[in-house]
Amino acid sequence: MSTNENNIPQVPGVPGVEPASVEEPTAPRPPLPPKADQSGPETVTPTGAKTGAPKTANAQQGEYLTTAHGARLTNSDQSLKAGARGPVLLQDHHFREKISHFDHERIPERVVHARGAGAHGVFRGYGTASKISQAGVFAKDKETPVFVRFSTVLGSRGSGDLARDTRGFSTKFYTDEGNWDLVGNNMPVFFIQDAIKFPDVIHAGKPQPDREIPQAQSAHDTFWDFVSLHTEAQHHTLWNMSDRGIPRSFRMMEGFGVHTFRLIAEGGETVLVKFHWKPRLGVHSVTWEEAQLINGADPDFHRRDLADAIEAGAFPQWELGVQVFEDNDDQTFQGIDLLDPTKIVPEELAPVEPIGLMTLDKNPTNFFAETEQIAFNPNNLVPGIDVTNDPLLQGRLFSYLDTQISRLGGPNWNQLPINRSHAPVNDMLRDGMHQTAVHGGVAPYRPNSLDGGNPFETPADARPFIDFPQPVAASVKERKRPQSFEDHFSHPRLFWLSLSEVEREHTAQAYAFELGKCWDENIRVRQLRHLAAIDPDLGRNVATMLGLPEPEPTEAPAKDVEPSAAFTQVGKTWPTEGRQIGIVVGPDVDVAALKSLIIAVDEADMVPLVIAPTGGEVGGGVVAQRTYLTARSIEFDAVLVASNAAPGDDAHHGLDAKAAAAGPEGLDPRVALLLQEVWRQAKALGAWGSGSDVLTTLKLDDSVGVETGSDPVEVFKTIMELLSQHRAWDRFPTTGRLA
Ligand code: HDD
Repeated sequence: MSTNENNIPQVPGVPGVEPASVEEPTAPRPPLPPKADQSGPETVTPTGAKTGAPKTANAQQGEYLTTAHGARLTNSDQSLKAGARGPVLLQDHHFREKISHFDHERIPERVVHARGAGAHGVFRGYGTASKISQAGVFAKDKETPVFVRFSTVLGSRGSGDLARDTRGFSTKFYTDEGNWDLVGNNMPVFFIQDAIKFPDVIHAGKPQPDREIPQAQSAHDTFWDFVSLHTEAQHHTLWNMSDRGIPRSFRMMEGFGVHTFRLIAEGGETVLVKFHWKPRLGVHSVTWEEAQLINGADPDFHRRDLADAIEAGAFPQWELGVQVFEDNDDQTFQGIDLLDPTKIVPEELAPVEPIGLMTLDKNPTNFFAETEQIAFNPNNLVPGIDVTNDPLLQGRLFSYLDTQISRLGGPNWNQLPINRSHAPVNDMLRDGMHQTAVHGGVAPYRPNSLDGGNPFETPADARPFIDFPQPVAASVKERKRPQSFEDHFSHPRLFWLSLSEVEREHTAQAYAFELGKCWDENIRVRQLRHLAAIDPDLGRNVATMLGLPEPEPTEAPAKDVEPSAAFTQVGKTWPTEGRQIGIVVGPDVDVAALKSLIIAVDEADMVPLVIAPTGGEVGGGVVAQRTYLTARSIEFDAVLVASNAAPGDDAHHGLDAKAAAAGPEGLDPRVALLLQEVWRQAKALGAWGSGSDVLTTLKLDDSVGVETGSDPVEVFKTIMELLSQHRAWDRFPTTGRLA
């Protein structure tokens, strides 16, 4: 048997995989040579794809088990006792060290955005922003390492990924000029206009304090009590209730900086900008039924999807873009107050100009060390990027720094490897809990004459960070909301009008679901009146679903608005790489045809997943990745039903000759359920040869987005076209009342 460069025996045909042994090893293997990134040999993904990506390292590289201070240990399985059946001795230092460390393994979860997943990557500037910002990160072809963490907002660390919720989209750019953190969401607006209300909205959305339920859900009284009492929250809530609240994948979400930021050019000129992340794969969502199935069948759906895609080499990408506005005296654009985080600027009025490309290409090696310990902070700015007076952003500048001190146990969280700046740090900060730096010298103060005067203040020509000297209008100190923040209905209406009919139906159903879970009728009626203010049809339809009378609108939107084409997910086409194609096969499958389909799916950079009655080999070396028992519709973007071995021969009819002949009840019920769910979710369905009989038996064949034929590769080509639109949208039933 051959060995690789680390002297590890190789299994023929599967590079980097060690031969399986049922025996427990009795002698240590020579330790792997330490690598900078602690990575090991190549591996394969759970979906069977070869990765080319390094395998996660062994938990420990060394030969022998030791204590935390390095003494070798001989036994970590039995505690030290006074006789084999006697009491455990306090003297057992190894027992106490091991258990005590374990007792403290958890740190407090984030107060919001506790559930998340992250990845490393790189950002490459296009150079197009260099004329408006001096930040080196935007320079042409400049590559900057990044770490991104995606999250839900309300749920705990262990909650399901498919909560109906906003998603966090935080990016740490490790630039040469210090870390820049862009801490955004997948929605461009926020619930509140002033940060002082953040504890209120979060207390309302989190589980209710008496029973601590519901987990990771906004469908409860306190959330809707808050929302219905705050008209400013209507816009963000509408986004949450739209399909944007249940994304198909982190890879298929937009990201928004939400606030307006100020960019400063080399010569000191300034512009105002809003940041947008545009996913290369487009913006796509699951349906509410799928979301609920996913939370039961695979609560790690988004986390798994991100890790699998990166491991398989299907690196997710986003283009960073900016909407650019003149930095005028009152920071408004065409009557829109740019400091109000509940407002959007339609792309038709201010196009999003691309300034760089982000590619996520490496999974974390250790979730805790990286994804959990990463600490984002909107204060992390670099020369050329500055904040504005948005009162929500201003409050965030306090909150993030503060929260890390309790979450990460002291003021030195910036020294954790994942948080460290890649630029030199001379911060003069000293001591504190978990100090890992060993600072030399005697003069941690400045000016000093004992340590050569270092460090010095940065002169203007050495690119210091300068807080933009914005004039502050002479004013009175007051707790007051500006008049321009008062219009709370025009912009939700703009978003509503921009949605397609089917998206409006989904949104109305989401409101009906959520309000249907509220027991207080005053809350429902109050919220319905706001919906009527956004759009009378929306208010009326949700009221009908709840069995309540047509609501009177709270107030009319302040002004007429035009819809924006950027907000709908329907009617566009997108790349399909990384999509998962389920192929249902029977015990008697036509293996040659199956193989040709697998190759075609693979060549289209999608993931073929064979679903067979049992695990193991299906035939001709093809192995089942899922069984009728383990497959659920939610993990497939499209499903094809394979033909049996002798198409056309009556003895081979459908997946199983006898069963299909007996009608739908004769089909394996799990296959029937799978196909019916795929159909109901308006996903592409296909079949070839005798596989088509299965769709006929289930009465699914005569419908949009269902393709049958004799050649699997031809059928797949049509499926690919359908997939580029994400769903067969016309298959969703609509009432016509929200058209
Ligand atoms: Fe926040 C975390 C996004 C308003 C206070 N926030 C957090 C995360 C994201 C956002 C993505 C997760 C970061 C991570 O992955 O570690 N937050 C936003 C956006 C907001 C916003 C887009 C408005 C536009 N946040 C906001 C306000 C406050 C906070 C107004 C407080 C006044 N947010 C926090 C926090 C968190 C946080 C409590 C929890 C964990 C953390 O900061 O690091 O400080």
